[in-house]
Amino acid sequence: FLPHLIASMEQVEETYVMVKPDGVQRGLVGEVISRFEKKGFKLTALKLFQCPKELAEEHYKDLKSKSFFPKLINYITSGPVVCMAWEGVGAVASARKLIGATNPLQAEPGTIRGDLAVQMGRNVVHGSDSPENGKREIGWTYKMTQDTSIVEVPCRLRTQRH
Ligand code: IDP
Ligand code: MG
Repeated sequence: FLPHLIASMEQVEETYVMVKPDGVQRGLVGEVISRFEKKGFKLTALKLFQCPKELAEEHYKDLKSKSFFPKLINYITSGPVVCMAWEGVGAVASARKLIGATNPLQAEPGTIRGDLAVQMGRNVVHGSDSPENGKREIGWTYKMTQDTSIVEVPCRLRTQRH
């Protein structure tokens, strides 16, 4: 009965999940949403959003010293992202499990990155790593952003690019 007791003590949390520009361009938004819906989490916020450079740098500020940081900022600001808040018991850790390891080649099959990606720099989705960061990230990208204008999705342009 111990696992049940521990589970019942777990908190209802909100986590921030973001489909990154590659996921939006590849048409994987529905796939990502579907996995969180099927798991049983509740979608409480959703927004298509073009992340400004300053916000991307704030979002990934812990990685500032890394050699891949400039590339990461270019990646995240390269097109619209889909920002979501998902609510549920233990949502933060569970979302990280559904998403899988940072390196898609090491991510287990059955996870989003394990099934849908091959490159660390194109790993489709972001998930908060703690409840505190969940709150913070939801705040700055969704709730605090007043601009609700719809940005153009590069998917429409994809055929013109090649
Ligand atoms: P996470 O997204 O699994 O939480 P973090 O370590 O927080 O992983 O890194 C944030 C993002 O930075 C990753 O999702 C990935 O896109 C990118 N990244 C992390 N490590 C590397 C790397 O070694 N090379 C290239 N990109 C990386
Ligand atoms: Mg992280």
